Amino acid sequence: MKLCSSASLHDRFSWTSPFSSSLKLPSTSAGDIHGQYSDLLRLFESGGFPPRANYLFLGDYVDRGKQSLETICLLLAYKIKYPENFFLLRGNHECASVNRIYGFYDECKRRYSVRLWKVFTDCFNCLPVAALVDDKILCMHGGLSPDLHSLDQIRNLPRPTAIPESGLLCDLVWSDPSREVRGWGANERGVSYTFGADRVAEFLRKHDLDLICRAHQVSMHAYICRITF
Ligand SMILES: [Mn+2]
Repeated sequence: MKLCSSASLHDRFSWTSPFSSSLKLPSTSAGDIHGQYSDLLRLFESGGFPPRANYLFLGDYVDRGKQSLETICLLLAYKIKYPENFFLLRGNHECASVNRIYGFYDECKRRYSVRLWKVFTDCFNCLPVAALVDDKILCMHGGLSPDLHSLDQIRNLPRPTAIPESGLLCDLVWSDPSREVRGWGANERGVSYTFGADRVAEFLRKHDLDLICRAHQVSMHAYICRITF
């Protein structure tokens, strides 16, 4: 519990901007660990344990896998120890209404207490939702939003907060790209939208960015580069 309050304090005092100027390349990004602690350790074994390498994690640390607690505790500990080299963004599972159902609540209750789950909820409500690497790569868990017109809107998102059912914050952690869609489409998850390549190209051009880096979907090839210029 000390870990959580310490991480939340860090958030309030030194993560006040989700666009930290210290996020520089080379940086390793990874998403959707989902409680698979042994996979997290394997990632550090191949990429280097912090602070030997810079890391940016794209959310969804808990639920589904068996060791959400080990996973989130190690990540928070690294964030506290190496705040300038280690960054954690929020995924759609870092929200009480989702991780109440998909495993994290049950793991907390079975191994420790419901109170511990509530402490993590408060901590997750402080996590930033997007990061800018080298001023050129916009990173988030889900994707773009029809409500996103300026990067200042992301900077100004209030925290701590739960993830609402619609709107900018919801889309940043829930939306998905789609090959079939032009513009905006319905999302089969029943939440948020899908967005087409045209939306990505327009957004990158308007904001002078090179790339959008996101997680939220499984890739059998470790990562997919969907859109190239
Ligand atoms: Mn997700």
